[in-house]
Amino acid sequence: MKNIDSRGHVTGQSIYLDDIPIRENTLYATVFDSSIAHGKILELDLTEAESYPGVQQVFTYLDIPGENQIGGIIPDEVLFAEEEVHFQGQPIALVVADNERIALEARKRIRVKYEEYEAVTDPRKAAEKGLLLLPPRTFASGNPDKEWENCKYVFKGRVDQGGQEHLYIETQGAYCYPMENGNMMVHSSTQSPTAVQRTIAKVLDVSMHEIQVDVVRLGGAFGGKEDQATGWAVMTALASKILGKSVKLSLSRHDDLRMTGKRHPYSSDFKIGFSEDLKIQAYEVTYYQNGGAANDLSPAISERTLFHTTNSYFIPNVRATLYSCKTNLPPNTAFRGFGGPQGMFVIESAIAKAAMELNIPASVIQEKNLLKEKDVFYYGQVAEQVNIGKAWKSAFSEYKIAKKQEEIKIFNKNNQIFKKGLALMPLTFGISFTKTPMNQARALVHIYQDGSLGVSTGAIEMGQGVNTKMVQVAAQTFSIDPLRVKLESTNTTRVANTSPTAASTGADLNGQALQIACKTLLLRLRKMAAKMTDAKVRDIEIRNEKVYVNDEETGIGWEKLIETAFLNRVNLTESGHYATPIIHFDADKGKGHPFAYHVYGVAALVVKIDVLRGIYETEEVDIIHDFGKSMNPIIDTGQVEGAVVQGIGYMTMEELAYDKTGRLLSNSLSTYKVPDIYSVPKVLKVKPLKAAGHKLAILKSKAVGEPPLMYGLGVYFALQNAIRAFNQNFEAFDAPMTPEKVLMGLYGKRSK
Ligand code: LUZ
Ligand code: MOS
Repeated sequence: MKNIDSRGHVTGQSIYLDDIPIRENTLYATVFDSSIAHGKILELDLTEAESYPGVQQVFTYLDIPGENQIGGIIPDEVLFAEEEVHFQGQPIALVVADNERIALEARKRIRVKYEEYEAVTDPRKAAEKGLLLLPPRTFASGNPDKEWENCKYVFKGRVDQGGQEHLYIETQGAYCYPMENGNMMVHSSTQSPTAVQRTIAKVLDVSMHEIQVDVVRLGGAFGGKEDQATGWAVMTALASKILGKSVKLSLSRHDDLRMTGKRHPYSSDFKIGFSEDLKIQAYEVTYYQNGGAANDLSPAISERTLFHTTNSYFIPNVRATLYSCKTNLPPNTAFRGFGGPQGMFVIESAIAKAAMELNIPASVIQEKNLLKEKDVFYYGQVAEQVNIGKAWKSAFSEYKIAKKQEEIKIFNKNNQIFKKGLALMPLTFGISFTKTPMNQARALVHIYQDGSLGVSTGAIEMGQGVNTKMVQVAAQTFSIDPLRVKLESTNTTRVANTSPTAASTGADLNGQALQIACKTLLLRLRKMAAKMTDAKVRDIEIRNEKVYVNDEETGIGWEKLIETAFLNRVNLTESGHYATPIIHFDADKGKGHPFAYHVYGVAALVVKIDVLRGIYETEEVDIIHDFGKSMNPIIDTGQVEGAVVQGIGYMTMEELAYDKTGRLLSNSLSTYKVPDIYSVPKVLKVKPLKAAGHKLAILKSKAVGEPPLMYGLGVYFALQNAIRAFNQNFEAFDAPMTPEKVLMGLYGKRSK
């Protein structure tokens, strides 16, 4: 089935936040933010801004009726700065005016005096000073300390990774208007309507039922709107509540880039030990996570890093410790992979380091250590239906990897100007929110008298195709034409207490809830049909919109059945609730069964560098991926392709640059480069691994959103191999690998 949004998107008819028709006399808001990274506000002078013609009001924390607090997990993040500021871009005030131009003009007229404090932007420096967002966390199994002496080889190293800007095409924003009796309607570009609803209620000191949040779709999110869509919606609600008017806020790209958090940069130390036959015996890692100025989702992201510390490998002795460091940057946040890529990059770097020292291909070490079915992950979960070895073998045979490795050797021998590199990137990613209580969802299904359906779930459509999948679930369960199914907007009045659409679980959780609702309705309809045909319920089947008794057509069609059911006063509305079974996790012990299942696969990446200029291209990416039994191969393959390119961008050209004062220098699309059509892999092949699917995956179709991003990590090691084909001394684990770094690497000494 094609994505139900395709036509709307290409004809420009799809509705995003900015396309929602605006009510008369709507006001426009703009955010005034801190120009320093750390300091005390000595004086805030709003007089000139407030008296600017067309300005309605300038709001600060003093105007907040409830709590000045938007922290999602830990209450450590104010909506508007009070006495101190902790990052450049931190909101201080909100200018609300008759139009956007006036708001921007007035914003320039706000005067503020600061006393500047020292700004810390480096996580290791923050840790030295004891600036931590939370106490450090350790996950461990076995005992690495005892194992080192038994190891034949032990290597140590340091790994650095930059952050990543989400660059959703639709910037952050919200549009809010008052309804009767003090109630409010909020349109928000959020992955988490319930977080928006709950936080508005807290800040305005009202009940959640007074706030209705509605989301049609997002123009991209990638995690950037899991938690960080909330503040902007709260601001519009605050202004709307106090002024009694409609208020819209849509961040400009510059404001968005400056004010919002990104993927967490990490700096890490590792130690890895091997037996003579290259089995990894022990692995120890310390992560310094750059959390920014407030927790946001960092506690959960930290957990996911710890869970993915060993990627696709079995290691008997592991200790991983994570310091979530408080720095003077915008609070870093969820980003596709959610700490997983950071953990995986470090273990892959450790393996690459060992391969360099031993002068063998990293793939030899990787292959020897791949997880096997029934191995135990170091956090206690048994690997079930994780056959990474099969994916590895399948990649080698399907794509003739060994031959490619040989060809590259010959190419590099015969070419002075160009060098090629190949790397393999296996991944194994856990599916479920790491916080067990979040793994629940609800859905609401109406069958209208004419046989058409209106379906609401808690899932947010952000381009990933979840609405199409929901249509498929409903249509398949009833065995009706998908055209009969309409996906409604995601609305807190129809589906309450939603988890964010995140952690790759949107289709699974909401799909299961929807399927439960549909099955309940289906049983009711079969009972109706049994009555109509004088048959037993168990003999009734609905197939392709027709009622069968014992496989024989009855002449009763879907529409007739629904009409009869309605006239017989059968309830044609149902809701469904789903909570993932089996999962549990003891956070204190760091042990349990946190994931419903794992998604895994293997990528082989080939790059070619230009030795004179340092520029490069990704020639080919070949992937064997575990989709389970994909319910929608077009959508799922698209997810893999997009994720790989996003992962390659993260590892190559996407470089966040800050100056010493914590100011973001790469603050526009001319200075922050994301992959374009010229920089995507010239060849990108995605083949499904033959797999049975998993019973906890919706229709056995596994989650697909995040995992394939991590295939992109392999491009770093492919580039490293290409550079080393020219300069054997090159060694660096410092992503992203920009062309500048390649050039320096080609002609420099060991960079570390
Ligand atoms: N969000 C979250 C996530 O709250 N918990 C998670 O485990 C998660 N994982 C991936 C992406 N978002
Ligand atoms: Mo996400 S990183 O699944 O919001």
